[in-house]
Amino acid sequence: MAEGISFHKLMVRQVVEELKEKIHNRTARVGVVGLGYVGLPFAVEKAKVGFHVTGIEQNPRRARMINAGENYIADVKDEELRELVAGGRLRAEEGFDAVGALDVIVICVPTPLDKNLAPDLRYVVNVTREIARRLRRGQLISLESTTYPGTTEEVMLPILEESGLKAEQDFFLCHSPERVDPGNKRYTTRNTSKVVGGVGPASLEAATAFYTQTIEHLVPVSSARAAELVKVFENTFRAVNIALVNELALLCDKMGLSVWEVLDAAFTKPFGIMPFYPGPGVGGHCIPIDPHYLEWKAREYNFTTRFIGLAGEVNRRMPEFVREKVRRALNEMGLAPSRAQVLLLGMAYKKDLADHRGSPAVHVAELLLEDGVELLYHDPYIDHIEISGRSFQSVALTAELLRDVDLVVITTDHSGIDYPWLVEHAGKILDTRNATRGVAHREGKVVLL
Ligand code: SAJ
Repeated sequence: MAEGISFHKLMVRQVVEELKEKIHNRTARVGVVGLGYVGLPFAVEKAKVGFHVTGIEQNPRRARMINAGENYIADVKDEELRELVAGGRLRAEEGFDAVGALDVIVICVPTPLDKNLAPDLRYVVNVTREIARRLRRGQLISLESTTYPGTTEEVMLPILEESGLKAEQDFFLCHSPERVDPGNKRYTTRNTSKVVGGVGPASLEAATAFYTQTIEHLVPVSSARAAELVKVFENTFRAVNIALVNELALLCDKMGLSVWEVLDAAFTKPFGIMPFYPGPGVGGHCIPIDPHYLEWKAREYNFTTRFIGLAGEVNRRMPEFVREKVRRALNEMGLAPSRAQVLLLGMAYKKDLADHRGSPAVHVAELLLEDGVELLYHDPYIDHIEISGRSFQSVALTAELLRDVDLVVITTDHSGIDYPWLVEHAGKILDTRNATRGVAHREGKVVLL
C-alpha cells in the first residue's frame, strides 16, 4: 500500500511540476472567462508578461472589439490592448472550444442576486459545465468572481469531477477573489495584494505559481472557502460602514445637525477611524450585492447576519430620503414636484465612471418621475440612459439651463464639474455628495443631504 501511495504522489507531483514549469517559462496558455472590468485588465496583465491569453467572452460585440484591438474598459490602456492583440498575445472567442488547449482558466463572470436577494450562480455554473466538458489533466481553474464561502468546493468541484478527473491529482482548483476598485488610478491589478485559496495543497501551489507572475503581493489562505469569505467580508465591511454614515445622515436631518460637519470633525481623529460618507444610496455591482451572498449562506448555519441585513435596508432607503429632501426644497420655493423642473447632476453609481449599474441616481430619478417632476440630467460620462421605460439624453450644462431649472440635485460627484461655476449660476442645489464642499457663498443656495 505504501508503494501505491508514493506512486500516486509521484504522479501528482509530476503533474504539478509540469504545470509550474509552463507557468514559469510563460508557455502556459491562459484563458480568462468574462472580459469585463475584472477579466480584461487581468487578461492584459497576463499577456503583458508574455503569456498567450484567450479571452472567452459571450458578448459578440465585446469579442469583436477585442479582436479588433478596441478597448471598452476605462482601467485598460487602449494602446496596450491594441499592441497585445496585434502581437497575437491576446484574442477573444465567444465559445469554449479553446478550453482543452488551455493550461490555466480564470473565471471572472458576474455573480448577481435574484429578485429575492438570493445568489444567482447561473453564470458560474454554466461556465463550469462548459469547462468540465473539455477538462484535461494538468489544468488549473481559478474562480475570481465574488461569491459565498463554499461555491468553489461545493458547486464547482463536483461539476468538474463529473469529467472523471479528480481535483488535486488531475486538475487544480482555487478561488482568488478579484480586488478591483474601478477608476482607482493608484491601485491596479498588479499592485493590489491578492488572496488565494486552493481546494487542496497542490491547487494552492499551482495557483501561487500562476498569480505571483503578475501580482506583487500574494496572500495564500488555507482553503478556497476562506478566500471566498475574505472577499465578501471586505465588501460587507464597506456596506456596513457606508450604512452607518447614511444612518447618521438620517439622524442628523432629524436633529438639525450637519452630518458632513460631524463626520469631517470625526475623521480628524488620527487613529481608529476610517472615512466613509453618506450619499444618495449604494450602487455598483459589488457593495449592494456581495454581502447578501454571505447573509444567504449564513442561514445554512442557522445564523442571522444582522449587520448585513440592516446595512442593506439603510442603504436602500437613501434614494427615498433624497426624494423627501427634493420635495422639501421645492416646497420651500412654493413648488409642487409635478410643477417643477429638476436637473440631476450625475447618473453614474460613483464619480468619474460611466457605469450606472444599480446607480442610486437612477433610483432617485425613478422616484422623482413618480412624483411627476419634469426631469433632466447631465452626466459627462453617460450621454443617454433609460429610466422607467423612458429615454433620456444628457443635457448640456449651461448657465442658461441652470437659470431655467427649479432645482439641481447633485447625485454623483464627478471631478470634472466646475462646482463654483455651478453654484454661481444655479438657483437652488440639493447636494447629496457634498461635492460643493469649500465653494464660497454656497450658503442659502446649497442644501446638503
Ligand atoms: N459609497 C458611499 N459612501 C462611501 C463609499 C462609497 O455612498 O463612503 C457608495 C459609492 O458612491 C457607490 C457605492 O457606495 O455608489 C460603492 O462604492 P465602492 O467604491 O465601495 O464600490 P465599487 O463597487 O466601485 O468598488 C468596490 C471596491 N471599492 C473600494 O474598495 C474602494 C471594493 O469594495 C471591491 O474591490 C470592488 O467593489 C469589488 O469588485 O468587489
